[in-house]
Amino acid sequence: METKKTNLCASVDVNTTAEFLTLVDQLGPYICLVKTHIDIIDDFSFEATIEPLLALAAKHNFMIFEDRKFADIGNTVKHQYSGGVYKIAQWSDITNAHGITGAGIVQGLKQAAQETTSEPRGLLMLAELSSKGSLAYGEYTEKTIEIAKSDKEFCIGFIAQRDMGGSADGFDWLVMTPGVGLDDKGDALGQQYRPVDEVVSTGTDVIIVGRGLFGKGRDPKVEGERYRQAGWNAYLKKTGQL
Ligand code: S5P
Repeated sequence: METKKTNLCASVDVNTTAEFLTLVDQLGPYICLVKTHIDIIDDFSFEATIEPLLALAAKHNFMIFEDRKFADIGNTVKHQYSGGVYKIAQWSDITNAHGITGAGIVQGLKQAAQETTSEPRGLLMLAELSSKGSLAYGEYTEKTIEIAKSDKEFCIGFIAQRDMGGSADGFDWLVMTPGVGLDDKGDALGQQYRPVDEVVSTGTDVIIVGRGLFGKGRDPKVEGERYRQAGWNAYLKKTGQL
């Protein structure tokens, strides 16, 4: 993030490997992280999709976050994370999980990571959501924060809309925030967008932007630089460096 002066994560939700890799290569210079929904790629294969993605990650120096939103018991998520078609634990630096099933989900995922690779792997807990009518607030959010505290090494932070505290107890969590857009207020399916300055001022470390970068015929290079600049300036402002 410091090297590239960016706190922008690109959410590249498209349906073919070709579109996906083209977008990632175009956005590469402006981002610290690519967020994937690997199961929406129609022609997925490890060789054609993941190997070139890893090459682009090395070329542009970004990390990878598979937005899998695990939500089952520890033993099941362990298999879902390491196995199946996607073998997420092999290639994704970061993934995420809901707290709904309790703290066993953290240990299940951690075991899968440890049994799969010696590379570092990190987990974000979904403490809040951007969509209209979300049930993740209040006590649910508080309990999810408690789950994150159960593993200081593996739980690196949250998907949330604001700062999740923790510093008094020695936690230094990353807060990554989706539902960020400079031009739209939302979509027809409940998504809600907040502007970059606002989310950074309420505690966001990494802004997650999808359709704002490439939807509606937008130019990913132009929007990539625009969101990079907006996110980084908001961070400099918040930390008194601007
Ligand atoms: O609360 C959330 C959590 C996530 S991870 N709201 C979200 O929108 N997301 C994801 O962020 C969602 O699955 C999608 O991949 C991305 C937002 O995409 P956009 O096109 O609306 O910016």
